[in-house]
Amino acid sequence: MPKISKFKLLLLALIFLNAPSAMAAFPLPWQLGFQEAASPVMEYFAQLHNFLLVIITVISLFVLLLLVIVCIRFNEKRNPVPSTVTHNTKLEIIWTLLPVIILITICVPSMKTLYFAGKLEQPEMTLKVVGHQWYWEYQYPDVGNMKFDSVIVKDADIKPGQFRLLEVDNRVVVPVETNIRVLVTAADVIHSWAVPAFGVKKDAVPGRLNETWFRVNKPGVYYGQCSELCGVDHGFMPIVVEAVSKENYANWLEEAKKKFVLGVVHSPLLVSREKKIRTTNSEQRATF
Ligand SMILES: [Cu+2]
Repeated sequence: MPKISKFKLLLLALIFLNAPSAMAAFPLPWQLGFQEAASPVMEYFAQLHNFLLVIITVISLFVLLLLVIVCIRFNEKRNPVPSTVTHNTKLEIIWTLLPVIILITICVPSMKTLYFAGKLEQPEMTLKVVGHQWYWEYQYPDVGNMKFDSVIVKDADIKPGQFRLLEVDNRVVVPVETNIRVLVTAADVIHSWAVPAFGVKKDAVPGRLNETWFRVNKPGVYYGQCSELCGVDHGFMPIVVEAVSKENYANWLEEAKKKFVLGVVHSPLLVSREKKIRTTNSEQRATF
């Protein structure tokens, strides 16, 4: 990547991150750690991750310390006559109980997080996601038959402020502070719908309907990518979720209904659209 574009990317990232009203979540060059959490599930994940990081760091340092002590104190030179002790009941009880206690300490928050992330009790809206080779289709079952495709924007069409390989023509728009049930499936091969800032990564399997959920805390634009090796253009099916206020969502919905209700966008354009995807993707591949 040329130097200037890296700098531009960083600048854009800073602008986005400093914007008071909206946030944006996308990968940064040399990023360490997670993207900023934008949903309660991701907040839980981040907390659990930080908690586990402390535990594994302490364990690793402790084991390292023991190894150093063994190497120094019990090497052949300093310890010519080895001890013949084979059992120490007290020590054995400690080294059995201690890991059990550590595992229980990890298990409790881990299970809590797993159950919290697994099932949404009271969904307020449903979003259906269908993976295709190589684009995503979004359906809004609550809004009649509204559905549309979300296809990568090719390099030549990238506008300032858009991210190469991460931008799509039709972003999926959702309201903030709303429990959104996501039903995930695929039409051809296995894909995976993943948005890191939401803590969501769900396999899209043909013939199966997987369920997950998210609730966006703040308005913003959240980027993700297909996370299952689904074929030659796997790297060219990004996900862009735009979370807006409930009022803005209602406005968007009115416009979207006109554009995307079944039969209007889909059937007549599908053939040319798929042709477009194929050419877009082969052009993208040619740039590597
Ligand atoms: Cu895929």
